[in-house]
Amino acid sequence: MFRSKIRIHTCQVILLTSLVWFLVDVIVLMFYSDCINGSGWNCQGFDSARVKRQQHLLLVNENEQRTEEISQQYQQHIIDTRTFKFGELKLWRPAKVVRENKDSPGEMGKAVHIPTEQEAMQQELFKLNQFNLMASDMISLNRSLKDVRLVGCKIKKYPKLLPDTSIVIVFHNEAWSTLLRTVWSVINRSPRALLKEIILVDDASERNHLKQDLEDYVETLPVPTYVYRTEKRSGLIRARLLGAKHVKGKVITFLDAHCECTEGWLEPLLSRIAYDKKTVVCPIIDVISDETFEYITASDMTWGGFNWKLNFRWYRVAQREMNRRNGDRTAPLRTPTMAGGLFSIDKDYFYELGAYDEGMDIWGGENLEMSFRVWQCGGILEISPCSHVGHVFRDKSPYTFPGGVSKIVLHNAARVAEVWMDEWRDFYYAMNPGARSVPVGDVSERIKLREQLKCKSFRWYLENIYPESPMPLDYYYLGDIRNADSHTSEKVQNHCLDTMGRRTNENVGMNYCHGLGGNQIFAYTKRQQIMSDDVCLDASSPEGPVKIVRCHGMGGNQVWTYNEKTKMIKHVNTKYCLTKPRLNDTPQPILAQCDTTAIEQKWIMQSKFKWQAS
Ligand SMILES: [Mn+2]
Repeated sequence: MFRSKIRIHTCQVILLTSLVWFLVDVIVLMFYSDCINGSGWNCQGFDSARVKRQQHLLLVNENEQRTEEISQQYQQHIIDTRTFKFGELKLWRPAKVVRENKDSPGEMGKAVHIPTEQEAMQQELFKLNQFNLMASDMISLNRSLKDVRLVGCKIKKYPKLLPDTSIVIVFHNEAWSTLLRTVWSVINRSPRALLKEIILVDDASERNHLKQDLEDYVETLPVPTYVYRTEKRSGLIRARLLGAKHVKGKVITFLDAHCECTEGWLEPLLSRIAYDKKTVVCPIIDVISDETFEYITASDMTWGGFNWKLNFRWYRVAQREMNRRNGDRTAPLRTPTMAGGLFSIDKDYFYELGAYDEGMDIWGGENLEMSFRVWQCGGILEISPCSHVGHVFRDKSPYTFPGGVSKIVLHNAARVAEVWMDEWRDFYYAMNPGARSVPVGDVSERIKLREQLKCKSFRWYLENIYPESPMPLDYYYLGDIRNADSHTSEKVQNHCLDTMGRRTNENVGMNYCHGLGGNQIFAYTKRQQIMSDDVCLDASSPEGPVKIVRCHGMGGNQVWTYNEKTKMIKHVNTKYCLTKPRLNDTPQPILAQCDTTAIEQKWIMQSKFKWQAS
């Protein structure tokens, strides 16, 4: 009786322990097998370890030489939640290389030449889009391209897990072949797991092929592709906002409608955002010839800048930035501004940062607005030199601008100046006298945004992000420079220095003072330059002409001293003074031996002459 009781008890104990162990096994198994995909049940503890390893891997790959600095930033990023959660990332594989089709024109990005007998027709078709439509139509939608990347880019390792992206393409009356070659180049050359969808936004096109035909065609594509339409012509900004509203991917990638993405274009963009969500990344924008559709690689040594008119301009990358990258041409390049057509941005960050200024019309200025906003409000703007996307650059815009091009562009740029540029807005208005009469509209919302995001000043931007800017950080004077000698043969009238709209390396001119700004606007800077936009007065010999030369900021032939008392402008290197020639018909100033009694050597800088800012 006693013995059997013990036996039953032992059996119960054995059974219970095995049950417990069995349950433990099941739990462990569930935990591991599900978490391998990253989407399993209760993966959190497991996740964070993986994320950390992943991020560490990423740091090592991208920035070996700056590990220490980066790891500090990395700590900060975790606090700022500037990185993605493990479950938000996708495991990816590179896309297959698009093979060359030897029988097809334009393969490997080669030029397509139209036979002379078709030249007349070609020219007719050219007018439709301001590019060689006949050549474009001859080229396969799937054409092959050369791998234009630097060797260092081809062997670069990117994180195994990246956020996915939706591609947003806005178009207005785009040609079928260029639009769909853009779409196919995205499909063919993006890792499938990272390509969530393609969103096409039609900004009230009139052409028939962009209506039902396009909708039917996108149905057949291997990647979900949607067409949304603005009801009436809304412009790039509002059309992009419409596209962005439908984005389901983690990242928004904006592309123009006549692009070709090359091998490995997407991974470098997404990996920078994976590293820091507040990074906005652009590819290198290569050139697709508007004449032949040849694919021409652009320089990786240029970055985005702007001039006093607030036009976006490409300039040579400053040595300062080359040094920061330790001379590594494959390392991400911090750019002061972006061209604006092609870039990737984290979706949440896009909205957090204030999306776009909806008070802007049609086109223009939005790229500078976003560039200033990104930098001044704590983000980073980069060009990834390992990502190449070709774009058809045109000489002339084929688009119509309801209300006139210049009025819209001036309106948009004025909004940029008013909201973001503080006192440097004066450069814009001085250079564009017409801008003062164009209504800016209500900018209070954008100013509020700037306050809410605690954005830094434009001075901070010029000091830290763009010291090479054509807008001087410190200057004594901004305005016209008048000669005191007002006696001309016919009448009493002042002469002013005038660039006459000439380019770098040409002579500076003189003209009657018109007081309307523009070509007669000069700044006298703390660095003793006399500058107008991105050019400076420059003289290389006492006899030689006084030229306008791209400002180099290195002193030398571009240093002038202005004496407020004698009103003389002295060229430091030659010790000669800027002089209005005695002959009134000579339309350019010369250098002459300084003579305090010579009225032709007296120059008046009229308005307040004092340190601005600082
Ligand atoms: Mn374009």
